[in-house]
Amino acid sequence: METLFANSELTDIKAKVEAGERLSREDGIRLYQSNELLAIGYLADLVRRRKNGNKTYFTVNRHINHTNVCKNLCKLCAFGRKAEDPGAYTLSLDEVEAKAKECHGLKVSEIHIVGGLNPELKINYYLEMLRRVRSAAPGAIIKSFTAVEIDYLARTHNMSLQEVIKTLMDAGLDSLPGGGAEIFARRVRDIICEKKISGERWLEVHEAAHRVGMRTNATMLYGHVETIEERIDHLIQLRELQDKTGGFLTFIPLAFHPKNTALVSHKLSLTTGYDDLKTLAIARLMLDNFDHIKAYWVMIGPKIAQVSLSFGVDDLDGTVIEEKIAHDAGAETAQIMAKNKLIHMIKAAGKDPVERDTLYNVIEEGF
Ligand code: V47
Repeated sequence: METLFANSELTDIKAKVEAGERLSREDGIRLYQSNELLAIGYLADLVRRRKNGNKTYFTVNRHINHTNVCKNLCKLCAFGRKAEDPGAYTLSLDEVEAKAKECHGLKVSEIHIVGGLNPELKINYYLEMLRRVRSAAPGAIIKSFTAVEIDYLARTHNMSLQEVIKTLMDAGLDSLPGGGAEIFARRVRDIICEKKISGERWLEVHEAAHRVGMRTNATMLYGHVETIEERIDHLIQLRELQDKTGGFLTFIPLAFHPKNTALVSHKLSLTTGYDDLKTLAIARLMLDNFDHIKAYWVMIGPKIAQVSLSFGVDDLDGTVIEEKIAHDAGAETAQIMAKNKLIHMIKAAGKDPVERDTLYNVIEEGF
């Protein structure tokens, strides 16, 4: 270890991490500016071990995207369509129910449902969907609807955020996924998702969910037009809300995929493995009040996701089964990962696989 930090520009940050002290905005920026990837990874691994030991969590989950019709049509997104566009779809409740029934047979513990802002769908569609999914897959936790969808339901039905969330909870909703956060900075949102709710509103929705006792996830979309300062500010805003509520379960950095999006004119490339590992490690270091950092192999590829288990990550998502958002934007990964493959990847990285549910209750370990 001495050699890793010999002549290092990060010795003061190392001292802070070892003492369990909170890193500042400047520390975060310096970590991003540094090319000492192994030193950053070592520090993130220190925190990961302190919080989760040698455990690496994974979920047997399924994604369902009920509609790609969306009135926002964000430039960052290749999934959303106008209702009249070729390829636009909205699943009937029977179709959603059939997908949920398959989950029951596959011992899926988490169903992750998100979709576009389709003006045709009223809250009754969502409530009936939750009731049907709940009874088709009674053993599964329903983690559904991004903050963007929750805000849309509240505004279109003249309801408060808490009313919407409570109504959905009564119908079976357990948790919110972390999508729609992107980068909170207004400058960035004006370029990549002009019509989407603001960063402040995204945080308000999650705070409202936490206040009614719901646990939720957080994400950050990186690798487009944002600066490293804007990434660090995004992490700090999440950390501040977590200080207030303690309601976040995990943080998932999402690597931007430019293909088929309206951001192609910015000539953006896919993120590099180097940036993926750095971002995961820095998230582990900055988000000192988050228990878990999750790698989403669909967006960074299974190999970088596996290596990230030595760079601060303690959770690998998941079996997934069907994925549209990244694949419409050119992702070349598979859409499904068998449970035994996830276990193999985790064990081959020298970690102990733990199958968990959404709330990190252990389903099985000792594989
Ligand atoms: O909200 C959209 C992002 C999100 C692109 O909470 C894109 O456990 C990359 O939120 N390139 C959906 N990303 C995915 C998501 C998620 C995934 C896995 C686990 C969890 C969780 C949440 O994907 C969207 C948006 O932020 N996205 N377009 C794109 N072109």
